[in-house]
Amino acid sequence: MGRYVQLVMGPAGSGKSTYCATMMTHCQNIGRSVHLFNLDPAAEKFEYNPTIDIRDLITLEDVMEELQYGPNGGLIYCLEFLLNNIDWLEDELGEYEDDYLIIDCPGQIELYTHFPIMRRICECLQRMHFRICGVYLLESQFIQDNSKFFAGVMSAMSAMVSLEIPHINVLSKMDLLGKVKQRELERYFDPDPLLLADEANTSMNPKFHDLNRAIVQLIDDYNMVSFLPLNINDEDSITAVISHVDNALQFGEDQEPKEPKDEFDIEYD
Ligand SMILES: Nc1nc2c(ncn2[C@@H]2O[C@H](COP(=O)(O)OP(=O)(O)OP(=O)(O)O)[C@@H](O)[C@H]2O)c(=O)[nH]1
Ligand SMILES: [Mg+2]
Repeated sequence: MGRYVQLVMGPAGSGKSTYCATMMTHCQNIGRSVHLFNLDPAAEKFEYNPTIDIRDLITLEDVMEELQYGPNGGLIYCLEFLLNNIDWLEDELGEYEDDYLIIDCPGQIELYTHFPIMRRICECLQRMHFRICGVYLLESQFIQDNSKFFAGVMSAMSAMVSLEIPHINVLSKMDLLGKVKQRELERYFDPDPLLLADEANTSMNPKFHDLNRAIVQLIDDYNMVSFLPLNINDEDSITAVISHVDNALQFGEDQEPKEPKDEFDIEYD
């Protein structure tokens, strides 16, 4: 099978932990053995007990209490502490030949955008022969118009560019939208970005028009526009997300003929 990771990212409250629990249940139902890895030092409780848990190494609560850090600085401290004790993580990851981890990340997006922390964690996983797929969650309720859509895409793109791993965007909490709103959002699932820019330009101050076009061009160049809707109450929607993830991970593709030894020299693209 090989070693695989879903790195579940996204802004605070976007539904990461819920996504992880939904994936765990789904994988159990389809007979796939997966493990939860909690990377959030501030997490409180989980539907599934994490197999690997940063809180076994360090907790935000302790850092805030003992070092007088605030919540955000404390979180960065915890993750830097993890990087300085990376052999702890290597021990936890072990030497399994087959493994599938779902990593529940903290919600501070600066972790993915301007600190090298997540990138270093990805590098560690890759050294341990894991293939990684980034799953970036955006809350569907916040993507109700073009300017919010652009802002969301830019945050997702910034994570993708700084991590350089295969990447999937998910619009979470679709179940909270009524039928009409769901329909309205469909235009963002796989849109023509130029059309979106023109649309945005009809309602925005002309001084932003060139900027909108430039942003759209950038989004298009990175092939970043598609979003997969996720309704956690709809099995088909969960299946669609996992099949995209499998595809990005090339899950199970080296299952057939195995070259002895060399199978670990995986090239990532
Ligand atoms: N209805 C509905 N509620 C959701 C869904 N996903 C998350 N929620 C709710 O949204 C809130 C935040 O969800 P979490 O899964 O904790 O979000 P998170 O991204 O892990 O949050 P942080 O770890 O704090 O950044 C909780 O109250 C969840 O019950 C969903 O798909 N549908
Ligand atoms: Mg969470």
